[in-house]
Amino acid sequence: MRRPGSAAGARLTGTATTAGIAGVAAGALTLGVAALVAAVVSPASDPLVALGGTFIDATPAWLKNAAVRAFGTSDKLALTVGMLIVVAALAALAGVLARRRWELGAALVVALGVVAAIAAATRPGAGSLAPAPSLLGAVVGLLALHALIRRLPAPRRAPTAAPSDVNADEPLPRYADRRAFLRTTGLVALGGVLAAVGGRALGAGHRTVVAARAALRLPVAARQVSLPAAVGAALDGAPVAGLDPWVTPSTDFYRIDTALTFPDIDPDTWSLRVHGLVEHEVTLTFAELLAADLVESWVTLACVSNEVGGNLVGNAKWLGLPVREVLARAVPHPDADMVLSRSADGFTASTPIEVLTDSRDALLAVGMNGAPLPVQHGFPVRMVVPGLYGYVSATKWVVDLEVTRFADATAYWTDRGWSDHGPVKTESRIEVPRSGPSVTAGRVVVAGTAWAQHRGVVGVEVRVDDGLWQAATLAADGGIDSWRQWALAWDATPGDHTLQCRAIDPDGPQTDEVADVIPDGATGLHTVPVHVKPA
Ligand SMILES: Nc1nc2c(c(=O)[nH]1)N[C@H]1C(S)=C(S)[C@@H](COP(=O)(O)O)O[C@H]1N2
Ligand SMILES: [Mo]
Repeated sequence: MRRPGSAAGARLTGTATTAGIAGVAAGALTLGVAALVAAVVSPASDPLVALGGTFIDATPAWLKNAAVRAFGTSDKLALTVGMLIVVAALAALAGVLARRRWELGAALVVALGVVAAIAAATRPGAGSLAPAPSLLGAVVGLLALHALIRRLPAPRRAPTAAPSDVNADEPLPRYADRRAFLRTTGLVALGGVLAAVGGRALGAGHRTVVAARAALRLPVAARQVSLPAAVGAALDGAPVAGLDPWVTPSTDFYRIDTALTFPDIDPDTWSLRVHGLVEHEVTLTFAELLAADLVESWVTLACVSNEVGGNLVGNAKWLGLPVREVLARAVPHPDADMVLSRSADGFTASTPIEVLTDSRDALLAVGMNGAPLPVQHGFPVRMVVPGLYGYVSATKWVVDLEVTRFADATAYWTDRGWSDHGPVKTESRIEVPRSGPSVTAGRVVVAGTAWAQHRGVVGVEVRVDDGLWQAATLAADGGIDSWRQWALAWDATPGDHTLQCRAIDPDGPQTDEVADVIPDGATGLHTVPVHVKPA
């Protein structure tokens, strides 16, 4: 390739700014082409997805936690925006370098392409074509950068420029016109956007899964549950308004995972392999799973990253096959104490085997709130285990159960500083009044939700300004595995007050000791300041 930029060898065309713009446009085309190729190869082979996934996996617990704290469940959007900013800066740098010395800019593009290709090739479940999107993208990006750098417009020069600056005899490059340059650059960038959009539309794997989910008719459960009567908090017969619903709609259910794109799993090809310390290795297909005796269960799922008063917790009706039935077919060895569940995208969770073999509804779930699992919640099959935080139990897109020992294997989050056992801690939160807006003196309803999965909430107490704990009225019990609403009428006096609540499980009240979410879940009393106006 002829060296662009130093067209005549003697002087640089363009400016650092136009070269940077050229770099960004070439970068957009690179990513667009890569996205288009990834749509054919696999969503996880997209360079941004692969680099983001590698970054997420390499993120230490404190940083992951800071991200969840700062961005909540928008942490992935934040990561994507952050990555785009970094990539745009690097692309601009490639443009600036290429203008000075083509080899430098080209080397940067090649290096980025290779790094992304390695990231894609080393993602869990990566096929042999995984590096293709990054490498093809980089090749097209190089060609675009080369073409654009050659067409950099001559900088506008002040008429008084020293004659030595401008070689008046030297012909301007063919497209050395600002407008033509911007037009070409815009077209290149637009090409990138169109390629990316095309890639999305082409995401055939995903379409197949969405269609398979829509076509799926779940069997009727052998053991059904219905909405328990009076699960909503009420005082003197009047339902309390403003509480989070007892059943969390699937569309509002919190989502926490390490996946930048969801694994696209066609139920027809899904299977679960049960192996390790077992008498018989078992493979279960989706059809076999649906044909088994499925049960329904109300289970409140909580994330270990949920802060006191937070909303990384939700309650749903799950439909699935008890894990113990699959384990019984495999016959675990007596010295096994853990089951390592693995998802199609490489996430793992270590669950104590006794929790999966006792009488609780630890499920290989296929249904959520009466419908097939939403893709983002693990379609076609996920684990749901009452009483344990999601990171040690609730593997979505599950494909593999390895019967093993805590001494012999570790899991995704336990490798990153989180506790290897994660029973859910008894917690409660105040949902009305919401902190912030003031209330009027007189009768004020204080209400919220409490959970102590697989132990059960037997009481909730509320106190005002560190006063005496007062018993709240509990709503009906949906079973010990799901949360419980509560309410209390407070005779509010004008001024600033502090409300606190505590749940009581069979072992006593929840602790008031303040603990961080790391390593095994936050504790402390949810505290809500309220301003009471005179009536
Ligand atoms: N495959 C996979 N499964 C996963 C995770 C994950 O990152 N990948 N995160 C776990 C965590 S930390 C939680 S809290 C629950 C959340 O499930 P939800 O997103 O359906 O609410 O999923 C668990 N299962
Ligand atoms: Mo979690």
